[in-house]
Amino acid sequence: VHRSVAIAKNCESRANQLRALLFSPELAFLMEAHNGLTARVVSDEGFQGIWASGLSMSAALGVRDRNEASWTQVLDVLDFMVDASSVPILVDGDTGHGDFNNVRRFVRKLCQRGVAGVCIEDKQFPKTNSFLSEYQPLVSVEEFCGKIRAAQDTKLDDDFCVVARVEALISGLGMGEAIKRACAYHAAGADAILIHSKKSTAAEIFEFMRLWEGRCPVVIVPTKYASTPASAFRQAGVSTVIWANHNLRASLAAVRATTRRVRDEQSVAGLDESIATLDEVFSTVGMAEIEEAERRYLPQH
Ligand code: SPV
Ligand code: MG
Repeated sequence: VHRSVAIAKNCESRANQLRALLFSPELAFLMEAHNGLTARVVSDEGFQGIWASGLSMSAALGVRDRNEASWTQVLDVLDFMVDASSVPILVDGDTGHGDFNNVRRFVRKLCQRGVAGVCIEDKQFPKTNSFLSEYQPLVSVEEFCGKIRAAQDTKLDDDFCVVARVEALISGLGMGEAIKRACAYHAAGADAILIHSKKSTAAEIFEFMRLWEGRCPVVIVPTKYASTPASAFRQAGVSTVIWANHNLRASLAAVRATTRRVRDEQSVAGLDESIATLDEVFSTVGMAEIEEAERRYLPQH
């Protein structure tokens, strides 16, 4: 019985798995990844899902979180991430890369490529990262609801998830506006609401949770209120926590330190202790499988 349950679970689409995470009463965690390698690591290490962060994918491409990477370039990154992982990917869709019609094109391609869900935010295109400036202008409730409906009407898989991100608190418009927008987005068909905050405590997240009264699952991004323990989010009834950019930042710190050391020492002697071994690189990208496949498919002499 257990085995068939496990097999049935594996057969569920990744979109279905993401939907189950969002709607489960258990607190779920999505870890940021920004390319094939990091998607593989996050998946290997047992995270239930991946956040394909716009900030991190952009930074990894060497560009700014301002829609400088085109939506097809983002799709190319996602292609590698889907292939490298076995868990659902929720992609940061920013504003949907334009109007409702760009949302439709984007969602269709995400479904074709096996991405499990998209999060779109109610900012104006081109978006600006939420931590960068105050009072970022939002699009009207009506315009954003049209994007949510366009996404839901276009998806090729019923389980594909559309998460609506409310930027009212980021833009300083207050809790009333945040709740008003979240209600409208929920009514327009959003599967879940991402409420974003850049306060250093989670107070406004908890207030939102009290006022929201569980209308639909809530997703949060505790980057600025990082010291709040997961148990407090669990108690508040949060559905899903996104650790949004920490693998990108870990990589950047490691790459800087390594580059500076090699520059200064004009040598790589002694570096092996602080970096991944070559064996780890080979095993992470699945070299064992190719050796096995060679035995099956190449002429054996
Ligand atoms: C991202 O990871 O790109 C996000 C989260 O959108 S944040 O940077 O907090 O806006
Ligand atoms: Mg983003």
